[in-house]
Amino acid sequence: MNAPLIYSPEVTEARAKGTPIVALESTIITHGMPYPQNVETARMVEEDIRVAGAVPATIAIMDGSIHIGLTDAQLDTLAQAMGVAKLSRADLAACLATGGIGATTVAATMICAHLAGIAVFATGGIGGVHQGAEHSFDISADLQELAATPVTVVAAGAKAILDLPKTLEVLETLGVPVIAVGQDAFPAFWSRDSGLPAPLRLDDPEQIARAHRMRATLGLPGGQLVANPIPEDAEIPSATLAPMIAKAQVEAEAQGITGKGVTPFLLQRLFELTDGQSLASNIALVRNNARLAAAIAQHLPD
Ligand code: PSU
Ligand code: MN
Repeated sequence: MNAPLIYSPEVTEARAKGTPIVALESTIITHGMPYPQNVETARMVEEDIRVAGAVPATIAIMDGSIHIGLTDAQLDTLAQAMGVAKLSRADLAACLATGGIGATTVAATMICAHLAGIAVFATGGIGGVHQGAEHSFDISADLQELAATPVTVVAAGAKAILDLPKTLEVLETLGVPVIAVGQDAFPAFWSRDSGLPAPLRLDDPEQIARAHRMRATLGLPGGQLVANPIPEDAEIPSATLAPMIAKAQVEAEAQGITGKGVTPFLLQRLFELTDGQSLASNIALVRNNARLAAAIAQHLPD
């Protein structure tokens, strides 16, 4: 049985011509941003990739198929649909088997991108080790996916709602290269500097692509996390955010939010607590990541 992949017309053409392709996730659309900014952002990010000379492939599950690239109408449907499932590695097959509608997280998008032969993927932030994970065991499946699936993921680091030191420790244990771009520090999503050094630094997109290929040559499974700091003018200082994050976390605990609900709840509360500033920053950093991913994709595959 072949994987049920459906390529959009634009992606089909890119595959035929050998144009570089950049994968995009859909959970950021359905669970990461409110409508209509979610669909507006998705369109802008796709356009950023085209302007940079690559073709965007937003990935989502609909009607029992993995869609690699969405038409305008499909993107609209997804952005407005109610009750879209948030799909990670564990949920992908069941959603396909039942014909439901689902958005792919970083982990699920990596799996689908790899099935489609796409090596580079741009997003906002990856999931990681949540604060209090020593009690909740809440560690995103994104981390294990980076260790298993050969896709280079461009993100603005990990969100400050996570325990960043523990997230970096787990990535190190799993053998995932964490590569900062343009600076030595590991970026923290809305802020450029987490205060933690990144394990690796590569400033040249071609070298990042070469490192990706070299892992395959060496027989090493898994991908790379490219940590691209948010543009300076869009940054929110971590001192401003820290008390808001703490407040949102207390609320999440008080309301009994667990599992898949945690990240969407915290993002929505930060949107409210920052009067929308967290969303403006989120949009700026995703676009910045899309441009870098397109530059890396120019050099992949060989
Ligand atoms: N980054 C964002 N918005 C999001 C996410 C990341 O700016 O909505 C999503 C991604 O899809 C990521 C997921 O894979 O959150 C992580 O969820 P969890 O912590 O439940 O694994
Ligand atoms: Mn989780």
